[in-house]
Amino acid sequence: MARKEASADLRELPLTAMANAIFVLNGPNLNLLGTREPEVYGTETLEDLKARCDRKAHALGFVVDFRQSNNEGELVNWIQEARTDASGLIVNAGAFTHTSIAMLDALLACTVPVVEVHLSNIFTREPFRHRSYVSKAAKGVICGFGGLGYELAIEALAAAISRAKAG
Ligand code: DHK
Repeated sequence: MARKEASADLRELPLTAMANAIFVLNGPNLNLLGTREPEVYGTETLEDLKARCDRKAHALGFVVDFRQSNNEGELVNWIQEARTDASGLIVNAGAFTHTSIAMLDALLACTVPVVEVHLSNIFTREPFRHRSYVSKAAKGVICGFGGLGYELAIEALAAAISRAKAG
């Protein structure tokens, strides 16, 4: 019972947090950044990317909820969560970018603006990476700039959120 009361209290929190929360969702294998194919993905770790996002978002008056999963269903659940708990969403879906209709459907159901990010330039790589299912639901796509792309995405998203608020 005490736990129930506590969670009811906590449920109030996102209402204030949500107005300025940006979800940054990372898909499969991005937990390996830093050691994974550094010639393609660079040497920054996922923690480094999180730090970049935190810094940039804070400077613009936002907070970042930064997550990574190797599991498609978990990513779908998080996208659904963003419908109510975030004011914008950045997604690097990793390889699910090129395969996941489930993520596309979740993103299409998302009413907050979405920016798609990739560390590498997917268009200079293998042909199977040229198609993105995420792009159809995204306001824009940033790729090829490594970790800087995440900061650029936050900037773009902050501008889109402000524009939407201004009506
Ligand atoms: C990350 C991956 O894991 C790949 O599967 C994508 C993307 C590209 C990136 O560049 O961040 O094809």
